[in-house]
Amino acid sequence: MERLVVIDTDAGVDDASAIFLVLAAHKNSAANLKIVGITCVNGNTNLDNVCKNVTRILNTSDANEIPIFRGSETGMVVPYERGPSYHGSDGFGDANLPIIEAEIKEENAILALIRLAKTFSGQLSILALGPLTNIALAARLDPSFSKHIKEICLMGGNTQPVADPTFNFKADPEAAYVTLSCFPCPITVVPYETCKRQNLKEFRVKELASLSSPEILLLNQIEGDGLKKDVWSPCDLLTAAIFIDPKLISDSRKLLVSADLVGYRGQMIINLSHPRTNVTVVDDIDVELYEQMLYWGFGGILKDCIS
Ligand SMILES: [Ca+2]
Repeated sequence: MERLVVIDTDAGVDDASAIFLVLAAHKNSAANLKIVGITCVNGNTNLDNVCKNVTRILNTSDANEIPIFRGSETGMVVPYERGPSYHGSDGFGDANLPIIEAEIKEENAILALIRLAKTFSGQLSILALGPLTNIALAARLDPSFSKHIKEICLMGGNTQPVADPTFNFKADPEAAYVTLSCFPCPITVVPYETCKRQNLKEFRVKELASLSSPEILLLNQIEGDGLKKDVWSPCDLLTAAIFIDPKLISDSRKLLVSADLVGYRGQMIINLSHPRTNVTVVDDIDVELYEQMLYWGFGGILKDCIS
């Protein structure tokens, strides 16, 4: 059966690369995956920028038929005060791109999530690339929402105790708490440490940068100074790749996890000894398969990596 997916995003440079990869699967019948909507949430940049950036992503990939929905402008309980932006003031690296207007649907993202979940009950997957505000609000607004979802794959959480938890959980710990506590479906968590264990800098600048697809040309612009760093390991991109093809996972654990609301807010709390589990935490991946998928996804030759 075809996998139907809503991408929830706070795009974001690494969200852009992730969405481009899912779009490649969306366009390839062999991948058996269809994007039915993209929901925007405040996060890497403000919500206005997120909506514009997602519009630019779909324009670049000639996929404007996919509906974009505007979601939450702030956290469920505590407004997140954004510091200096990691992705530039526009979320896309301040690359002096042509001005663009957001092309969004009138329906709010949270209502769209509930509607799509009911329309495709038992078939809808969520790929969550930002703070989990939209998803948690949908779960709180309609108690039946969570029961309609087939699976969630999300980027977030730390497997090691840290004073400064990774962004997606820290930006809205209550939303992470709700999401981790009320969905009966399988949840795949791609934590920060797993993302940062992969450094594909050489592959990015030697292999991907030489491709000429519209998607990689935009990424070359918006990643900008990010390509001058020693490390290239976009968290959302790895999460999208794992979602597209779980065969990438080489090591994982089923665990009972939650989110800290009172101490280091947004730290993922892991109950190692509890017999109940609620997520699969990805600990390691097949890097060669990951590189093959990226090369394919960004316009290189077709590889047999999509099942
Ligand atoms: Ca993101």
